[in-house]
Amino acid sequence: MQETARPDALRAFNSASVEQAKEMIAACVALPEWQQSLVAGRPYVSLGALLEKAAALSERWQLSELESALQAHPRIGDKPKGLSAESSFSRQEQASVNGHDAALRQALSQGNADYEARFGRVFLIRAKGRSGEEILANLNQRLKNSDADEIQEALRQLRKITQLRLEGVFAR
Ligand code: 2AL
Repeated sequence: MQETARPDALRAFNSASVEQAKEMIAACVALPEWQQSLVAGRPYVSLGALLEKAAALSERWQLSELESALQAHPRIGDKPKGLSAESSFSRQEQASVNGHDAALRQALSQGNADYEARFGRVFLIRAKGRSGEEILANLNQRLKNSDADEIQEALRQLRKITQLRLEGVFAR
């Protein structure tokens, strides 16, 4: 992916009040502690430095962070509604799934239900750039994971989504 850093956005983040800076990154992941720590690490000399800090902070996440963060991630195939920045991110990320054929939508809906029955939380995947078929195949594969492995896989996906959303705020 070709990204162009937006020095204006980074400058704004570096010089904003704590509240404004948190606001800028709030939609990247619904974890106030992570937001707080990333803001506390300012100023960042470059986008790379910011992304590195964000990634390092996300390495600490465990099951409780995963469960909290899922509020901001609608099910794959559920058209994210609303005007929030999270909904807007989700709509873009899930664009390939929307408007797909009825059979695929039905299979995804059944897969989501199976996953939730198995693991007790919403199936999470970095959807951007993946077709509905790929997502369904991934879901069915992950249903075979152990509980512990699946927590790690879902956390990996959450980290990727967060990184992608940060790039959306600070690069294009
Ligand atoms: C999402 C979402 O909202 N964006 C994304 O990449 N994945 N949701 C999900 N349940 O995986």
